[in-house]
Amino acid sequence: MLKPQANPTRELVSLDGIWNFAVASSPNIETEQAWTKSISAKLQVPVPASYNDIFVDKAIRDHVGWVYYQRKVTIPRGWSASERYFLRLDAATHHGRVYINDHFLVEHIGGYTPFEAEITHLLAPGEQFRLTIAVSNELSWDTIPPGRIEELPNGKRKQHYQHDFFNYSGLARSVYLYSVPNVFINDITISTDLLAGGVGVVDFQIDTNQPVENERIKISLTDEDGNVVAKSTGQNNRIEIDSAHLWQPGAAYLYQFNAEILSDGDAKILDSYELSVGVRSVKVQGNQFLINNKPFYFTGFGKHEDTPIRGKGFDPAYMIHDFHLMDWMGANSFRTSHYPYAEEVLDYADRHGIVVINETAAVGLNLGIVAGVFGFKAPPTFSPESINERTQASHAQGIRELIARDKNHASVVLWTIANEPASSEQGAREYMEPLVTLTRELDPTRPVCFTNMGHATVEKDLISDLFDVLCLNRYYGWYSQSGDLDAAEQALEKDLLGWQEKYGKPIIMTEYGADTQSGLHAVCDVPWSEEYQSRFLEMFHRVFDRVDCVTGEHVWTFADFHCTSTMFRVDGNKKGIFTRDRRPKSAAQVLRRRWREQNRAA
Ligand code: GCB
Repeated sequence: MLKPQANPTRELVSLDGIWNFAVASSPNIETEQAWTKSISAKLQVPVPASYNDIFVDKAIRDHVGWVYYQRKVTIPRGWSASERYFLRLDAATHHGRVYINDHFLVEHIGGYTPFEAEITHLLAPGEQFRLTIAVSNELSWDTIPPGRIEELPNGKRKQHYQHDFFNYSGLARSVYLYSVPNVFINDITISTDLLAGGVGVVDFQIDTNQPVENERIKISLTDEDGNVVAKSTGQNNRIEIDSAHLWQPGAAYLYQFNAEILSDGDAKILDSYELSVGVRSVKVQGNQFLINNKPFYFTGFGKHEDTPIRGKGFDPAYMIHDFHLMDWMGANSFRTSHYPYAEEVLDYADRHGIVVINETAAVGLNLGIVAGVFGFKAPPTFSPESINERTQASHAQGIRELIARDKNHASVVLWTIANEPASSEQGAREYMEPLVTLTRELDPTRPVCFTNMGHATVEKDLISDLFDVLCLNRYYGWYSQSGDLDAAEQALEKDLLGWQEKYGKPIIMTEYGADTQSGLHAVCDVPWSEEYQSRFLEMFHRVFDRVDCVTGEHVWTFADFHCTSTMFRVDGNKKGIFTRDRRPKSAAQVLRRRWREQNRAA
C-alpha cells in the first residue's frame, strides 16, 4: 500500500487539525447512529493524537469502547471526472469505522496500520460532506494485540491485556484525502541486492489498477545529485547500477525511483509515483548479521511511541529529537517495539541511515508472564478460550499489512513477528510456524525473528529453530537476582552460552534494562537508583563481550513510558535511559561511551 503523495499527477489534502469529539453512549453504536447528526464542538480533539490524556476527565481517559471524531470536508473544486479520490487513515487504534454523511464507507481492525477507501462515486468535486470516524479501543482474544473486557459490578467495563503499555486510543496518525488519475499505480515493490564488483541491484514490480502495456511503464533512477543513472520499462524488471552508492548504516544514500504510466500514442504522463530507494543487502550468515556483506552490530533501543499529553500521537518534533538523542548516544538502530510505528519514522530512518527492526503488534500472547510475576499458575495461552485460530488470523493479517506498508524501506532489516509469545507452551509451534512461513512468502529478502522471554529457556523453547536470528529479552538483576549483579552476571552468561551452543545463530539482546527513578542515587546496588541502572548495563556489556554470537544490544528502553496502573509501575515504566520528557539519566553516559567507542573502532 503506497503512502499518498502530492506530485504533478496526484493531489493530497491533509485532514489533520481539530475535530469534534464525543464518547459513544453505548457499546452498540448502531443504536445511536451518531454519524447521522452533527457532533457538537463542546469537546474537540487534535488529530493526530491519542485522545486519552487530552481531556481532564478520567472517564474519557479510561473509556472502553467507541468514540466519534467528526469534521466537515470539501472535495477540492479542481478535482475532475478524470480523477479518482480516496480517504486514507494512517491508523485508527484499534478499530475504525468511517462514515460519509449518513453512510458507512469502510472499517478496519488493527490499530497501527493504514487503511483507505475510494469515495469518487459518492461525492462530486466541490461538494462538502460530514466525515465521522468511529474508533473503538476494545481488545479481545480475536485481536492483535489481544485482551479481554471484564464487566464490573458497577456496570462499567474494564479492559485487561497482557502487554506493558497504556492502551492509548483514537486517531494517533494523519488522515488524508487524496486523488489519483483514472489509470494509476496501485503499488510498487522494490528489493535491492549487491553483486560482486560493487554492482547494485534494484528489482521492481509495479502494480497498476488496470492492465497497462509494459512499454507504457517508464522507470528512472536518479542519484542524489539529480543525475539519471538508469532507465527501465515494464511491470517487472531489474536495474543494475555499476559502482552503486550503497545505503549504509550511519551513511544513508537514497536514489529516487520514479515510475510513470504514459498514455497510449501521445506518451503523456498519466500517473507517476516517486520512492526513495536505498541500495543495500541483508543476510544472516553463521552467527553474523551482514549488511552489505559486512558484519553489523546493533546498538540502540527498544522504543515506544509515547509522549506526554499526545500519547501515541505522531509528533514530528519528538520524532526528530529522539533521533538526535539516539545519534548523540551513538545508537545505530532501534526496534519498533511493540507495533508498527508511523511511516514518517521509517522515512526518517531511511534518510538518516538508522537501522530498524520492525515489529508487528503481536504483544501479550502470553498468559504466563503476569501470572509468573505473582507466582500463580496461569491458564494455557493457546486454547480455544484464549489465543486461538481467530487470533492467529488477525496476526497473519497484521503481518500482511506491515509488510505491505514497509517492504520498500532500506532501513528495515529484520521483521519481528511477535514479542514474547508463550514460546515454551503447548501449541506455540502450531500457532507460530504458519506465520513464519507467511512472512517468508511475503518477503523472501529479509530475515525473521521473534523476541524470546526469559521463562522460555533454551531447554523449554519450542520455536527458535524456525527463525534466523535469536532475539532475547533478559532481566537478570531486575526481575530475578534483583540487586545481586554478581549472581545475575553468572546466570546471564550461562543462558547466552546455552543459546549459542544450541543454535550458533546471531543473538540480539532485544531488551535488557532496570527501572530507574531519575534523581535517586545510592552508593550500593540499590534497584531504582541511577547508579544501579548504570552498573546493571555494564554487567550485561561485560557478558556480551564474552559471547561470540552476540551481534547486538538494544536497551529497554529509550524513554520512560506510560502503562496501566499496577503496584509495580510507578507512574509508568521507568526503564528509560531518558525520562519521558527526554532528559538523560546517568546511564546515558555508560551507553554513550561504549557505543561511540564501538563506532570509532568499526
Ligand atoms: C518485557 C516486555 C516489555 C516490558 C518490559 C518490562 O519483557 O517486552 O514490553 O515493558 O519487559 O519493563 O517489564
